[in-house]
Amino acid sequence: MIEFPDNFAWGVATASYQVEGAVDADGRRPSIWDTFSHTPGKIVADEPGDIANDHYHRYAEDARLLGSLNLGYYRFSVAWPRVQPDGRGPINPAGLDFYKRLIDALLENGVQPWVTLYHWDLPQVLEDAGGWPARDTAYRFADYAVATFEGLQDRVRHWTTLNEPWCSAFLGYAAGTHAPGVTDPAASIRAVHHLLLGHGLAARAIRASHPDAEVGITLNPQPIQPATDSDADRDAARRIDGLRNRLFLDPLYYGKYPADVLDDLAGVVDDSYIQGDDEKTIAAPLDFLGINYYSPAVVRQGADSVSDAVYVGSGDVESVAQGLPVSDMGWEIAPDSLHELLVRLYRDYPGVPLYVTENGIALQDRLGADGTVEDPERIAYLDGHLRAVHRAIADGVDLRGYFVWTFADNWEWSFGTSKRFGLVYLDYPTQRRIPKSSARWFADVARRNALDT
Ligand code: GCO
Repeated sequence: MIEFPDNFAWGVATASYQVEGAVDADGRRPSIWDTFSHTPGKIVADEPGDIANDHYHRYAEDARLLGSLNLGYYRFSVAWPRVQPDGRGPINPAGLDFYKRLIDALLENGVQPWVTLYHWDLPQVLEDAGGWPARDTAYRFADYAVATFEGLQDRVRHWTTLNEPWCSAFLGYAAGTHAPGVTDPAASIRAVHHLLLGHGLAARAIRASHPDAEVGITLNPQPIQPATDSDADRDAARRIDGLRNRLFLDPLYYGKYPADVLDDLAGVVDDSYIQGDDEKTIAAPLDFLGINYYSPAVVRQGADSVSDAVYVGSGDVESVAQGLPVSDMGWEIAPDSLHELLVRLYRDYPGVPLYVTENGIALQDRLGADGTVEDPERIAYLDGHLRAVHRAIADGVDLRGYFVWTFADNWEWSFGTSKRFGLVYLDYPTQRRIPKSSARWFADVARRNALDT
């Protein structure tokens, strides 16, 4: 048997806008994702997340199903526009009460909550006031985070401030493929800073009131390799590694933006957005770092302007496919790259426990005539990546948990419900939840805290 450390955290992850539905219930007001998903042409089949998994109403059933999977944790996010509909001012008690009900249902089923305070659903009213490119949004987030923490802290121990600020900033404000659909490179860099500033302000405020709270952040770092050993390709990899990884990790761990990246960005935006003690605030101590990993990237100097739309200021860099098997998202499958990433992170950014807070695969899962869903490819993907996690632990990485993305198939942002990442099949017409064979496999791994040799 390949055994994992005692008390290893086994869980699954979701996000509010991707699963809850009930977008008008109990005082919730629009987020940027409500606006974006109702904008024609932005989402596959123009399908908004208005219903998704109807988790808002079906949370008790979902909590029971989670408990049946032997999972220690359920990672979910709180919808800011539910809890603080105007993005500022008083908390909406009915909105907070949903999360109290959800958490109580989880605890009744032996599952601990792992709460993310922001998984991309910014209140639209704050976007109208400038969004993440505007400094004030950082302070609005800190106020919301503290109020939500105070409302739930008697039931929750693990708190993540932000999920993947890289996506919020670069997909939302540079590429425009995510809400709010802005294509303004300078705004995307200011958004990076204000997201990180909001994280630091929130972490500092939460810890000031509750020193024993476990507060962290979840990033989506990616191993970036040059296609060849040429100087041009190695510098292309440096630039992309800088924008994807070091632009976030350096300020969080060392209280300083990487100088080479700021140099790369000099032509995009001046750094006047960095004010006073901002970098010190951003470097508030971390109790853990969450890592969302799906696939690696290989890059070279090239003429592909697409990557420049996301990797602003990187110049002409293009991704190079490695001919590996791919998921239904077209993402290459490379478990060893997760091992490489974890070892690199723990070497370059030591001293903070790591958790894999998302790892999973989209497949074209089919509901069989017998009413079952067999997904051996997902089992193989998870098995391979868990072995990589285990190797990293054996190499000295302080990695304490692993969460599958995702619990049940759900609304996959611009892909709507056309992509299935779940351990549980969601039959949307009936909203039936049907555990796939991977759910049973993962439940057994969690129960044994081990893989077969
Ligand atoms: C992310 C988000 C999830 C996605 C998942 C699959 O990591 O991008 O946290 O919301 O749905 O990663 O793309």
